[in-house]
Amino acid sequence: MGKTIIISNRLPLQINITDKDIEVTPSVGGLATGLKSFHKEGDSIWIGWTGLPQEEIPENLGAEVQKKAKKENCLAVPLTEEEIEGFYYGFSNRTIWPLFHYFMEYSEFEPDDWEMYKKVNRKYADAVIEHLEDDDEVWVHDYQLLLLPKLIREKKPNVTIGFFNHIPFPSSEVFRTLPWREEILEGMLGADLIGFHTYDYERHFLRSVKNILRKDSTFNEINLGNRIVRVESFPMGIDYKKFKKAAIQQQNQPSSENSEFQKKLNYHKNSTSNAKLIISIDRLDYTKGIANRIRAYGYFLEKYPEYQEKVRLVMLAVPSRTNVPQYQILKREIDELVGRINGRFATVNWTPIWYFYRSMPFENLVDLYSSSDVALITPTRDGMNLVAKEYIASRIDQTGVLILSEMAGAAHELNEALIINPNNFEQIVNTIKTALEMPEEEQIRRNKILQKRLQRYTVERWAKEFMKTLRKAKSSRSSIKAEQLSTDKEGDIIEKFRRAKNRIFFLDYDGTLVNFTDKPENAKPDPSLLDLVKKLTSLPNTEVVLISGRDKETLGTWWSDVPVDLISEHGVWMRPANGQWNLTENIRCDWMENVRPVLETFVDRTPGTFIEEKNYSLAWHYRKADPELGEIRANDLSTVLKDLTSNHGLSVLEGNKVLEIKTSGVNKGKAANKLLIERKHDFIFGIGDDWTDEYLFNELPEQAITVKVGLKETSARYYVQDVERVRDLLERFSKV
Ligand code: ADQ
Repeated sequence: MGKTIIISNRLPLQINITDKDIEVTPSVGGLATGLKSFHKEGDSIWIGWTGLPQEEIPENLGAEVQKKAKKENCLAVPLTEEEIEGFYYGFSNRTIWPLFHYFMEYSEFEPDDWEMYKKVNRKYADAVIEHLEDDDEVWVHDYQLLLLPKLIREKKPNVTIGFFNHIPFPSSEVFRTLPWREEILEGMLGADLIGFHTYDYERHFLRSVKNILRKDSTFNEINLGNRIVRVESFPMGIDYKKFKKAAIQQQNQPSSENSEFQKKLNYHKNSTSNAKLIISIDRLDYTKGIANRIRAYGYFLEKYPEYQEKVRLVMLAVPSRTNVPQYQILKREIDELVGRINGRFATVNWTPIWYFYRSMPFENLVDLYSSSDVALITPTRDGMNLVAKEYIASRIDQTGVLILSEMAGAAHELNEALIINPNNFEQIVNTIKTALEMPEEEQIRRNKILQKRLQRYTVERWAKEFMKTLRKAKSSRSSIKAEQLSTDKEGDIIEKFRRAKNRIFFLDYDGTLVNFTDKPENAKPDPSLLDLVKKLTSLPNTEVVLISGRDKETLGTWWSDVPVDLISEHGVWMRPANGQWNLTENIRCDWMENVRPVLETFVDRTPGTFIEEKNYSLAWHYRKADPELGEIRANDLSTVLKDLTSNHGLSVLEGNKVLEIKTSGVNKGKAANKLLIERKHDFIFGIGDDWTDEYLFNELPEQAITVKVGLKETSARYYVQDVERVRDLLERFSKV
């Protein structure tokens, strides 16, 4: 196994430029901790931006930055101010961030920002590719780098790539408003494993892939034809021990050694009997519901005046994305709200809100966590929210109450917290009261359960689980029995073909020689396909058979000028090259009168579906229907049809977005056999993409070359990726 390459927008480093020198110190965020065992101890590199624009790094110190970063196994991607503006403040934080957090009205769709986003993603990709070997594992992080998995895959098709999205993935109804939705999804699908914090985000993503890219998934796997992408949820944890240890240390130290900040907190707690502290900690972001939280707190003081002078809200807001207008507006709004509430309720001895607009050192953060009776966390949307988890981990005596928004990913795991809807003021206010009055035994009972869970599923465990699943996802590729048709193998097959005396090709049509279209009648063979098949038929001792589920009229008309054998309706009719159509079996079709009305009721109830009537079969197509509704109805119809047809010698074939009802005993395999019996062949080639072609693969003799189009379960020996690849292959045969 090679090394691990971690890529995130920012490196886990702090860079300080002094007059003539540069200081680089590792920063200890949650992600860095989680990846420690892969990064620090293992053979790995971390690629990302330093946080400083190129213009701010003196030219003579540029190399020094790289050198110092390298000491921490990091590699800096240099970004200019212009790039940061378009890529980071622009597309990442004015388009993706608001959209993915359901702030659609804040989302700006600026083509220039999108161009810069693409450019910078390519820049990251170049940095990765420069250091990438085939057996390396790559782990890409977050919404700034959604295009990166595909960009890497294009250059290194076999490398193992994981992607984790730290923010929510919105409902497909919201996501589809994005003008560049296809590119974003395709970018992500470059990965072998895509991780989200919760199952809901995973579901939303799968639904978007299905609706927008029309790619199917089975459970949580998306089949791309040549690769399978796995989608899973991994709720990120915290460095539990770090918070617990710090809280114990803080508790054990003599009060004289307490931080100034802790002394202030103690002062409030001792100021009156029953004094309580509520904390609120976030980056200053409109998704965190800070303004509503302050309003709710004001309303609480008004509704329950007995708590005035007893309770204090300590509010920490870390400055964030201050270049984005929405954040500036929010800052003003919060300043004003805090001022208003403090102005209205403050007394000589008490201010209801202590507001800090800055980052705090870790020790002070722990002071706050361990001194507060209640943590009030009310985001309107939040991928996970680690503050909620850190608060619980820091409660070493197991008291304390967590009030948590149901819109935070963490709410799915932290069921024992008091869960609120951040838009329901009345509920928040009453829950604050419940929290302040909760008996200690109950606090302990709840926190015991929460702590146990957080202690078990730490950030390290999260990272390990992700990597384990990534390796499994990659290796499960090889569990598909068919072997990918390599260029070498192709060479052997061509050679065999060259030497053979009597050769025959069985070629399926839709999904094999042409791509699917919305309407079957639109999939007419194009001139280059006609030409290609013509070339094949003109080779000596070579028979070419088109074997399709289509009706004989369509096939006959489309291929009237090409001397190719035709088998239509899955084997009902045969037409030798330049000959007449013959029935292969004596087939009844009086059953159609009974089955057609059933199909019609499904057409009526399922927009976008239609019936195709063939001579000896009926097909219900649902390719154009809403993908999920289509599948549900196909399932229902299949059950209904199986009951209806079981005693009438009929069978139901489930093709690619089509259900077809026909007389049993007729299939592509049987039809092919009829031709093979007539003459001895020493080269037999069969290719097809769907379930109905499996009959062909199963019936052909063992030495036949059987090829499936797309990576699916099959009895074929080989598989190729798509129609384009099929045509390339046939082209090679035609040149022998
Ligand atoms: P964030 O939106 O930044 O992260 P969060 O998960 O709460 O939100 O993490 C914030 C981190 O910053 C915490 O570890 C906290 O300790 C620290 N922090 C907060 N306020 C601080 C202060 N005043 N001083 C110092 N440190 C402070 C994004 C997503 C989240 C997701 C994480 C991880 O938006 O939903 O949980 O990534 O995937």
